[in-house]
Amino acid sequence: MKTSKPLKIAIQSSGRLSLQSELFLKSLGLEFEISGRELITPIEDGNIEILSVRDDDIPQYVAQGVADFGVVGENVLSEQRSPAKIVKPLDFCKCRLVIAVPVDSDIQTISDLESERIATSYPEILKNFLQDNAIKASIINIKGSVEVTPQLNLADAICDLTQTGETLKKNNLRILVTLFESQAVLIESREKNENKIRFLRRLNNCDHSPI
Ligand code: PRT
Ligand code: ZN
Repeated sequence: MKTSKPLKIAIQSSGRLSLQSELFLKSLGLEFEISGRELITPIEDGNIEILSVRDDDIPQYVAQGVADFGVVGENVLSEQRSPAKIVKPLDFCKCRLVIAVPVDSDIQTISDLESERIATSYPEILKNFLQDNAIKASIINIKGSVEVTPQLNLADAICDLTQTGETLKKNNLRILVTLFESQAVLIESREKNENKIRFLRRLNNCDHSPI
């Protein structure tokens, strides 16, 4: 039976979260294939729509009720100080946000970061960490390839995500401190509606019948 308003679930369109997010939804009994660049994939007679978007937009979509649910990294939620509610940790895309320095750097403890330059794509989390530890340092906001900034003499330290540690190693960096442990989480909008309640039941009871 077609309900009036489809349930909308936002997942990352193309990136580290995409495949695992799709597998998570499929584990709940949702059957779908996302084709190419489709933004909206209607499934279950149009009662559910999967929105394929950039991960950075997911907290906002959910907080504003454009999507009812979303799958996103806790790191992005935290950086954006999103008010979206976490329903469930999903145990994938685990990583750590760390401060790292060149292996031969004089920086040995976090207090040695005083007056240094730290490059990051996570300026909010880093700013809070520095404030909490009464450290004054320059935050250099970089969108990508943060790991190369010390080699370019653009920064003395970096604050970036790491999973295996391979990228840090390749760039001759060592971890000074971990700021944040992250994983993918399911988030939900504030609005309550029948479709959402049915979906949550499906999530909690493993009742895989269509909504
Ligand atoms: O295009 P869009 O904006 O949607 O995607 P994106 O490029 O912003 O994000 P994407 O796909 O790179 O990552 C999505 C999410 O995956 C992140 O927000 C994290 O929650 C999670 N995740 C898990 C990671 C990593 N592990 C990870 N290792 N995100 C990024 N990395 C990068 C890291 O920045 C570094 O460059 O991988 C490199 C280090 O990896 P290791 O394994 O060598 O340590
Ligand atoms: Zn992103």
